[in-house]
Amino acid sequence: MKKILGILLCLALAAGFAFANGSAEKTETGSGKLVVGFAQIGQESGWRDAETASLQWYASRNIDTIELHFADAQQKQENQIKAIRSFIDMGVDVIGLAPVVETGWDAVLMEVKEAGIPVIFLDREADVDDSLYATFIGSDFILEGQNAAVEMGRLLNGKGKIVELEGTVGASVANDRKAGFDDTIAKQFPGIEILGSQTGDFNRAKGKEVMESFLKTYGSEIKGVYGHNDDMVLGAIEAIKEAGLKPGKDIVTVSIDGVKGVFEAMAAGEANVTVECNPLLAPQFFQAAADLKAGKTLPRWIKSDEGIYRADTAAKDLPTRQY
Ligand code: GZL
Repeated sequence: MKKILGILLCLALAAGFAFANGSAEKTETGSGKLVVGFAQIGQESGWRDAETASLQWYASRNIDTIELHFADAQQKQENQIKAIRSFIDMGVDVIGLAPVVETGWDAVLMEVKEAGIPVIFLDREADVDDSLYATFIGSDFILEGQNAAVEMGRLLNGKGKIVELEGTVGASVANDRKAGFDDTIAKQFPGIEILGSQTGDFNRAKGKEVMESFLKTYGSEIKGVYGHNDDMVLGAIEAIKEAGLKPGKDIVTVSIDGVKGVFEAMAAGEANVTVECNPLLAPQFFQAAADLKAGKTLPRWIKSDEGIYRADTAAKDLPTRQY
């Protein structure tokens, strides 16, 4: 039975989706459905996979009213731009975009504007004129960085040397999480020194690699690691253990997202804090798309709510986590 359901779901998903590199079949114009093109970044983290699953699951459950064309850009901006152009050709009602980096979008978004198609930025922003997009649905990344800094200050009692694993170079979320964290550390915790800060591109393997090089350079001087997402810190935890040190104790960890893996690490005493960043944005996204199709004006920023989770409640929280 499960197998049949799985096949049915795959068929439903395949009915409305385009995949990588922006290739997309013609849309059923005039079907009365809300036709949405979404140019996703890729599959760089557990958080991203959860967001993709949220969008595809929601569309598959509303197949009578929503036609989702989904493109996976494999972390390449040129693939997102190609996908956006294919959505224009298809004549979709709304285009969703999670901009992999902040810059380089003006030309293609001007083409979208000339085609009269509204744009929703999801989970990351682009540095473009306000006239080129209708709304941004996502978190306050500066606040996330600030909250992470306060947690690091508490864990180290305001004193110690740390390293920082940055997200994708040029991504709005990485810029803001860095600014929020570094400024708060400088202002509120002058006894904490950031020894090194380097991009791990939001993925686990690179996070491990960068932490290995930090450990080679600074060794046991390092008392804490801040990661712009959980996946990079999960990689760093592997490196810390392979260096014979105890993650969560010799080197405390603070990261952002709230994926299941970091709750498991906290429950095992190997991680300390995660600042939640909610990826389950499909309901807000499709509601905003429907409102735009109906000609409504939206707030410029639709904020997602999130909490802060610590090791002392991780085992209890774990069963409730949805991603
Ligand atoms: C946040 C999102 C970030 C996640 C990372 O809104 O853009 O991208 O924090 C993901 O895990 O790679």
